[in-house]
Amino acid sequence: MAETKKNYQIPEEDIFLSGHAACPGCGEALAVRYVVNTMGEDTIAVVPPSCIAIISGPQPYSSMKIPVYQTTLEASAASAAGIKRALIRQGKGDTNVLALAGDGGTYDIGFQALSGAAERNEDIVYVCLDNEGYMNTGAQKSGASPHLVYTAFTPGGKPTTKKNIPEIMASHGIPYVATATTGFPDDLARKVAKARDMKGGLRFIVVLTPCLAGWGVKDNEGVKVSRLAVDTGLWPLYEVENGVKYTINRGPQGIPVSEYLKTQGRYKHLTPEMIEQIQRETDEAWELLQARASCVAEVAGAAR
Ligand SMILES: Cc1ncc(C[n+]2csc(CCOP(=O)(O)OP(=O)(O)O)c2C)c(N)n1
Ligand code: SF4
Ligand SMILES: [Mg+2]
Repeated sequence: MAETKKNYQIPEEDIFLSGHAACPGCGEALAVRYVVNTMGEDTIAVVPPSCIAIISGPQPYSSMKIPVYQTTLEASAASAAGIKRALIRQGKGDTNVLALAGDGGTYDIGFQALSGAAERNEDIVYVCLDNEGYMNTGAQKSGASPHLVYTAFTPGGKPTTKKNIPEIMASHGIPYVATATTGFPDDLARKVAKARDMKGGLRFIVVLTPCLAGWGVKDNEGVKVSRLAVDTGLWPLYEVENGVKYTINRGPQGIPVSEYLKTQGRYKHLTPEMIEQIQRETDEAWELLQARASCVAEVAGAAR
């Protein structure tokens, strides 16, 4: 298993400024800071309706020192692709175009545009800020909300499971797919820099970003919760290149999922049986990821 820490230095220049409108301790704001500071100032951000739209600021105000284009919830990938194509026609192809969308705008409402952009392999970096629900509008369920979780639309616990977006995106065969989270900032920034420097093709990173308000987490515990998501195996950190080359950066560290679940109000209703079920599903998903990582590499190698 590869290391998460590569002594990667997060650039110090602040492109994302303080004084924005996020809740104190917001995981999404923290992720945006690492992402845009790493992308650098020669970047145009594309943002759909979401907490990031509020955080990046209502025009003419902005918390970012780069241009931000606010698009519709359906169209982040299409807007980003169009901007990139226009830049190339103007001889400004070196400028990075970065879509910054929530999970609702990625797993669900913006998915058609994202899948189309991936199929065309558009030259953009797409970062999904996954807080596992439609948080900006009151913490409703999205396709990213985990199995059995409380949301405003699933008061008894969500009956269906979380969509596996890294695998869905990897199956498009795009150059780069990665998972990341705010609790491992070096790993996150390294992946953003790698995606930025690849130049060409759609690079997709999904970042687990605890929403303190929607998850029922204390203001100062977002980073701890995001680390626990990884260390309990619920959110393994990994990369997939060209749909076949898997690198697992960090998996479960022998901590039961109950340690993660008990940090959050949205899991307060769980019975011991439900917790056992989540543990079982997490173990199975981890086994499957490891099997897929070795099997896909073997088959792809044999086919060449
Ligand atoms: C087609 C469409 N449906 C619904 C809305 C209302 N809306 C605005 S922001 C938002 C929540 C977006 O959730 P997500 O993408 O997960 O971002 P988050 O707020 O969690 O950061 C919704 C439903 C909209 N703007 N457009
Ligand atoms: S609602 Fe959640 S994601 Fe939105 S600003 Fe507050 S903590 Fe951040
Ligand atoms: Mg969301």
